[in-house]
Amino acid sequence: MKIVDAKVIVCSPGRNFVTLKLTTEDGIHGLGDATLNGRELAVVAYLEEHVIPMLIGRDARRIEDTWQLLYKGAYWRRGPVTMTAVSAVDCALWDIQGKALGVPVYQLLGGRSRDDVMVYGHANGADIDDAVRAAQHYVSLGYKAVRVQSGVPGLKGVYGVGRGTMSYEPAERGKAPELEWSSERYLAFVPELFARVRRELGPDVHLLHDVHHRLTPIEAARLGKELEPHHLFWMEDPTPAELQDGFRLIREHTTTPIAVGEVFNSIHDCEALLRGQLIDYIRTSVVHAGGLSHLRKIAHVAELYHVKTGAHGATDMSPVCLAASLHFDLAIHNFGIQEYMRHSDDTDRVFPHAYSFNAGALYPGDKPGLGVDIDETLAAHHPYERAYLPVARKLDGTVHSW
Ligand code: KDG
Ligand code: MG
Repeated sequence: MKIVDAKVIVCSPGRNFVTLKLTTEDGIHGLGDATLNGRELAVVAYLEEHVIPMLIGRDARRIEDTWQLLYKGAYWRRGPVTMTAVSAVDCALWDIQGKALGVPVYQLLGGRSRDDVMVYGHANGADIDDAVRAAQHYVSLGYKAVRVQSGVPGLKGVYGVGRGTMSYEPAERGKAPELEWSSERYLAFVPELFARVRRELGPDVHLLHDVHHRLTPIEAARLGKELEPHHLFWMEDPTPAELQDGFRLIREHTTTPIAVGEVFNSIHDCEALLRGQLIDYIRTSVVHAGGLSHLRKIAHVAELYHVKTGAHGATDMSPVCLAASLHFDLAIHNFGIQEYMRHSDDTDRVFPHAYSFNAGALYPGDKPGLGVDIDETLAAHHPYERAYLPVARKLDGTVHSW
């Protein structure tokens, strides 16, 4: 089953997506998401200039061998651009394999471990009242888990505050927006936010919060401790993960569960955190951490340390990635939760898919392969537009982690 054609499709149905499409001599095609938000064209060049020439003529069934060839064969290992390209190829090959055998990908991964995949939605508000209303809306839609972010009094624009109630899209076309940051104001505000949200929503809803890499370890330890009475499902990215020992400091001070990993791209980014039992949820994604083949290895190692998965699933992961995540989530034993930010209608039209939402959970569907396609004619009506993620500055103008 030789690969005879490979192309990269770049489109922007509301936001930018990069998709790899591989076709075999039997006419089967497979898709892989290759979107790296804000740096999309670097992956396009990597795929077109360096990866695709190596794929033509290869046997599409040799998924692991192709992964190792692209990873070890480049000599230069890891990094977001390389690993996003490797992920796209890997995902497309699993899609092809499923279609060739006539089974959904989750059957290839070991079959179902559960009935469906619990997801969390994003409740964003300009202030506490707004955030509470948004969270209540998600609960009314059947969500069992809600991530809550709110504007902080006195700060112009912070991470997580959306435009509209059901979607949040941080990347902006043209120029990177600049947002304000003060750890002091944030730390004073968030415990008040969650006291109110827990009171209004009751004890049963899972509550999550994303710190988005903005605190020092000791600040994050304080936040985790002050959030303990409100029983969060997790506190995400409490501190930048380059300094992994920082997580030990947080851990020593709080029982609030910790999630990390959306910017990781290999098992080597996770290994020390898992082995040290410093985290509770690993959030690596199919698109940025080496595809289904590599994610499987991460999940298996995590399982040894009682760490569950909680894959990144923001809107910058295309429906191709979301579909792949759902097959994975359904199959692995140590699944925790899946992030689910609904895509725009334009995006859903460009990527027709078999997955569906019901009562706070997603199901990948039973179509052979991943169960997602791309309408190339429609995609061509939405040309790429350069966009940047925001940057944050402290009140004195210093650049901070956004
Ligand atoms: O591209 C960056 C986004 O994916 C990220 O900011 C979203 O932190 C995020 C999340 O948890 O969804
Ligand atoms: Mg996050």
